[in-house]
Amino acid sequence: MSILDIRVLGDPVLRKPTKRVTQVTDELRKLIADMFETMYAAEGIGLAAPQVGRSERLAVVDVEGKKFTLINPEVVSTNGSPDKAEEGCLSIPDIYGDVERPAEVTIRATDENGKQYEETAGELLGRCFQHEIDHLDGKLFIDYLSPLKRRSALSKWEKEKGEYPDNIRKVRTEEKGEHHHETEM
Ligand code: K1U
Ligand code: ZN
Repeated sequence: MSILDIRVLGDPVLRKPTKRVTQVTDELRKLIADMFETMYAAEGIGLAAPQVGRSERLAVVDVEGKKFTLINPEVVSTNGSPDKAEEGCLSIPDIYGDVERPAEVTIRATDENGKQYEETAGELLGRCFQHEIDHLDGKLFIDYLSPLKRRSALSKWEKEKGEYPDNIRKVRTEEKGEHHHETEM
């Protein structure tokens, strides 16, 4: 398995709508395994294919041990009055903002074995499903902020983006507090 580079805000791949997956191949399963590894190394709860420079309609999620592979996910329905909570994004490090979203969502997707499933979720899992499906449609959480909060988030990002030459965030294994031998770096 490999840890992949994460693309950050400014990389056009984050704004490109993705292409539906037509076949669940071993190559796709390798990408899924690499995406899980990258998400864990970056201490995220989700990761979408465009965030690692790919164009497949694919995302992975692990919220409190509930693990999902989302191939060609769609929102089937939403429920409840809108709920506001703080979000972050592995592609916009250190920027956070309150986002209002439907409290509950039902999604339909295909898993890594090619089996279609539906899942209904609220709270952080439901929010994470919506955040990842947005990525697959070229949308980012900052798009939902008020003009004032968006401007302030973008001005903070302007000061930080220099840390990511070529819009690439290298995820290092120490980010999750592990110690590795020098030759492994
Ligand atoms: O897709 C991503 O960029 C991953 C993102 C997912 C996400 C976070 C928060 C709400 C919805 C979706 C992250 O994992 S950001 C880091 C994180 O673990 C986190 C941040 C804020 C609240 C909860 C978790
Ligand atoms: Zn994100």
